[in-house]
Amino acid sequence: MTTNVEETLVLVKPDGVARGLTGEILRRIEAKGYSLVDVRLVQADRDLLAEHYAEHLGKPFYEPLVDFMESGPIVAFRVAGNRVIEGFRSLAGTTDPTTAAPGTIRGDLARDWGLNVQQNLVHGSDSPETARRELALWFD
Ligand code: IDP
Ligand code: MG
Repeated sequence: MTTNVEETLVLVKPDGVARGLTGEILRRIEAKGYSLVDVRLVQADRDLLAEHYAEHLGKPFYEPLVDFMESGPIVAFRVAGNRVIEGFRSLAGTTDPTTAAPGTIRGDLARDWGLNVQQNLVHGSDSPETARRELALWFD
C-alpha cells in the first residue's frame, strides 16, 4: 500500500444547502475518516461557474446547470485524505440520482425532480489535476 494523501473540492450544491443537507453531507465525509481542511459559503457568479464547468461548455445541460448553480448559496469544502478524490466520488454515487446506489449521498438523498438539470446535491473533483484547478478557483 502506498500513501497518496490528496485534497479534493467538494461542493454542496444549491439544492443541498436549501434542503438543509450540508451537515448530513459533512457528517458522511467525516464518518468515512476524511479531514475537513477549509470551508466557505459562496454565492457563485457566472464567471466562476464558467471556469468550474468549462469542460461541459456547449453540452445541452450546460446553461440549466449554470443557472441552477447560480440559484442559491453553495458550501465549498476542502477535504483531505489518502485517495480522497476517488473516495469522495464513491461516497457521492453516480451522476443520475435516480439510479445512484443506495448508501451513497445521491442514492439516499437525491432524486429526479423532472427538471432539465440533475439536482444531485454534490460535486467532487474527478482527478488530481482537476482538484488542484478547482481548489484554486473556489479557495484562492
Ligand atoms: P459529476 O457531477 O457526477 O462529475 P458531470 O458529468 O461532471 O457529473 O456533470 C456535471 C453536472 O451536470 C452533474 O453533476 C449534473 O448536475 C449535471 N448533469 C450532467 N449530465 C446531465 C444530463 O445529462 N442532464 C442534466 N444534467 C446533467
Ligand atoms: Mg464532473
